[in-house]
Amino acid sequence: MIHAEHLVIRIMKQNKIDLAATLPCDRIKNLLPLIQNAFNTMELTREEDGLGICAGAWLAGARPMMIIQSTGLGNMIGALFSLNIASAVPIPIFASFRGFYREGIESQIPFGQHLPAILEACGIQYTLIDEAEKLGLLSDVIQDAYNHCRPHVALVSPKIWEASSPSFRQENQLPVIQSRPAGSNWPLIPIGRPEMTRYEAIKQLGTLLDNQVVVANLGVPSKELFAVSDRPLNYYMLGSMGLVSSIGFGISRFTDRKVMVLEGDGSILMNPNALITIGHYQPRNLMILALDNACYGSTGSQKTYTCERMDIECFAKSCGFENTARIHEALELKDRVHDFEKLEGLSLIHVVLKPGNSSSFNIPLSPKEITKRFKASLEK
Ligand SMILES: Cc1ncc(C[n+]2csc(CCOP(=O)(O)OP(=O)(O)O)c2C)c(N)n1
Repeated sequence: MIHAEHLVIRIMKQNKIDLAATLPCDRIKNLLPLIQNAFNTMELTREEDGLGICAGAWLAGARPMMIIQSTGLGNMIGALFSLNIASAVPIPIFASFRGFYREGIESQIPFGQHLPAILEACGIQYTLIDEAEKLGLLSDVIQDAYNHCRPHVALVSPKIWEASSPSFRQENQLPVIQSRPAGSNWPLIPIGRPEMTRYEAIKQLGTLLDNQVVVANLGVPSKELFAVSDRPLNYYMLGSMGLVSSIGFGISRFTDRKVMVLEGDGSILMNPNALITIGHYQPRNLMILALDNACYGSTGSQKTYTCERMDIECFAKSCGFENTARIHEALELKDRVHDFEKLEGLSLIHVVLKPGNSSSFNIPLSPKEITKRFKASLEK
């Protein structure tokens, strides 16, 4: 029996795809390493960006395809119209369809439920692939996109992977942030070997919390914070990747409390704009803890660009963050958080971490309950 993952690769090859632009979803974490091995890949930081890259590649003679989570389509609608549809630029999109089949994350459901109707209303071609036997339709999706010079979305149900889902990745392939010795030309600030995981950092943080507001990044970080230190003043994000600092910033403008944001490297890369705006407004009661494990930890630990060149602390400095620091050890974290209590001025601590997730469970509160509880506790 051929695994569904291998069938996808075969179909992409048969259709002469020569560039795969990807952004991870947990449900396709076994497919992504195969794609990486079989194709010239472009790892995206934001799905919308992939439309531009793929359009350029096609203009120059390539045959690209995108492999993303369906959530990303929400951020792509504008460009799908104003670029692909308006200018007749083809793009086949393989979208891991969330909020549709056995969805464990409630915040995925509203968009997932409406997505087929949204695509229909937009006149964007889509094909639902909800059974493994229908995977062959992916070929039609690619051909339709290229024959008609238009976008065509394959909404691929997580059910497809149920029969296979083996791991094609070696554990020793987990990404680790590269050491950057002092004195190297770039980046300017050295980065040493990480000593703790995200969970260890969050556990340490849990012991230090008092009356601060904490806004936690989506995925495993929120689950880990819930597990070690649930409190009404924690605002757990369950979706809207990239907005955690924006939410923290909005809160900080209307409270005298200190606001702490648990950011992620993948999240910052998806929406660096947040730090740019925050740097301009200089909130004095905001601290961002950038939990940088150099990967998309929540979706299978695919490496992010902080693994090699992109430097979050340097970026924060260039956005105008007054107090920045880089730490590797749990003890340092404690000192820095205490400093934050005393410091006036915008702060970002770049917490350099090892990859890896704790065995966390889903937060047993609905997104609406989290919001209601948080708002009530902030009003007290
Ligand atoms: C628009 C969009 N694309 C992709 C995803 C899937 N996704 C959920 S969490 C996550 C990784 C977040 O990585 P990071 O911010 O580095 O946090 P980590 O899990 O590593 O702590 C991704 C890619 C999503 N939720 N939304």
